[in-house]
Amino acid sequence: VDKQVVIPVGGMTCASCSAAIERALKKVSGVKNVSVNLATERASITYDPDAVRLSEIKQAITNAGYRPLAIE
Ligand code: 9UX
Repeated sequence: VDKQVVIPVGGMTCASCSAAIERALKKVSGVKNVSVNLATERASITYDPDAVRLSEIKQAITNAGYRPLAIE
């Protein structure tokens, strides 16, 4: 069963930032769908928890140069 999570992301300034995060996360195996909202500074992610851990998703955001923040 897929899970959905909304992760606040810091460090996004322009639309290319949000596009870069979407691109990076879509490359992660187990991530099914990604939508990053620049205005609200949140990434909505659907993923298969049997294939990828949330910590790996957050690491991919960090590796792309942005800051995943605590989930509310
Ligand atoms: Mo826009 Mo974001 O010029 O890292 S791509 S600020």
